[in-house]
Amino acid sequence: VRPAAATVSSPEEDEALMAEALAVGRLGLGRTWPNPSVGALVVRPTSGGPQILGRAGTAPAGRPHAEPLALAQAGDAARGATLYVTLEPCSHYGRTPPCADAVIASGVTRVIAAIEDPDPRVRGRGVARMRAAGLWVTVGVGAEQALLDHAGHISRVTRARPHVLLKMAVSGDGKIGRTGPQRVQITGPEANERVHVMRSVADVILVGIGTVMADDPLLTCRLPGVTGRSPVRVVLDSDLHMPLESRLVRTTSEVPLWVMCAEDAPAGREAALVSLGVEVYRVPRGASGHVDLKAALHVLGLLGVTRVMAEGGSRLAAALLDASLVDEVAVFQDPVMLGADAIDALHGQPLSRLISPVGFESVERQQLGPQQLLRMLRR
Ligand code: AOF
Ligand code: ZN
Repeated sequence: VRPAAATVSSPEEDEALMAEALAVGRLGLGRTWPNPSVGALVVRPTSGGPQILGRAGTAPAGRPHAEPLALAQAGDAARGATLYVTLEPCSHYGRTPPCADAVIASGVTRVIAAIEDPDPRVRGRGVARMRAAGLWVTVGVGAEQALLDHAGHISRVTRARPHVLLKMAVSGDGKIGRTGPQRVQITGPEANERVHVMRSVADVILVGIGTVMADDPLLTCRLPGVTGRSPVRVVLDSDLHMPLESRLVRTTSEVPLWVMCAEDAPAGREAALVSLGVEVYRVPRGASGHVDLKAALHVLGLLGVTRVMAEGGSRLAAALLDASLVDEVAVFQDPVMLGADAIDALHGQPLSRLISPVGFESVERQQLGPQQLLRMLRR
């Protein structure tokens, strides 16, 4: 069913409206896992320009999905309208009935989806269902951005592990701090704010136990005026050395804390952590003797995690890079020199592995106060 030509949007309008739907979807990043954060707009193209009748993103925790929310806003006005959606509407009976059916029932006559949903339960069937019902369906508008925005979901359903962003703050000579009590703060206020924005769109923050021992970090998202956006904090701690009095353990009632340990880690330590509100997951050891990173990420995927932000330390960073488990790198570099006896960013490996990793392309280079942010994506 093709709407009358006068009411059909132009390709430029389609791009602009999809960009808006993508922006709506991005607002939910970090909050909708295990589901992708989808954006949906119900639009009536009029001679005076597009009229937006409904606008919604996937709800926190992943349900309801975006489309039924946007369609409900439009109500009967959805008849004959166009749906812009950043991911193919689902076709499966999960905890909610298929969105494709809701779209068909709404009377929408045209659907523009950014990308197909790679979830094996969907994979083109949502589009097929809507086409079979006579809707005019286009896939691919805004696809490039949608692939970035949905990278976590795509990774989880196609590779059985989350998307991994490795974030590090390094000195001019490639150090991340000094050993001993005096903590070195590499990033200033502007860079810190960006770090907290990155945290706000992650599902979990991952660190190694060495970082907990050295810094006693809180790992929450702290942005002025923004609450309830802290990702789950995850610590890789093969032998359960996690101090019971650490700030992480003391704040489990505010933000969840998961500890991933080896299968043979002491049961008594596990019981003590669990009694303090920590969730403990056991993972096989890898060749290094520590928890196997690939297995740990697989477990996170099974737990529904789509987006991991790894924040160090040096051993975790080097091991993630060694195992080719990094999809995106964000390095904040300050010109300060910390000297030869400071801690290497990559545990003795050359800094070039972090600031110009092979197989990655630079997607952002920005000065944030005295620090330079380099962001790279795996090609
Ligand atoms: C949509 N719109 O807003 C989202 C979708 O467990 P369920 O029933 O919630 O289904 C989860 C799957 O639905 C998820 O893996 C992904 O394929 C899709 N997510 N689909 O139509 C949405 N978030
Ligand atoms: Zn759905």
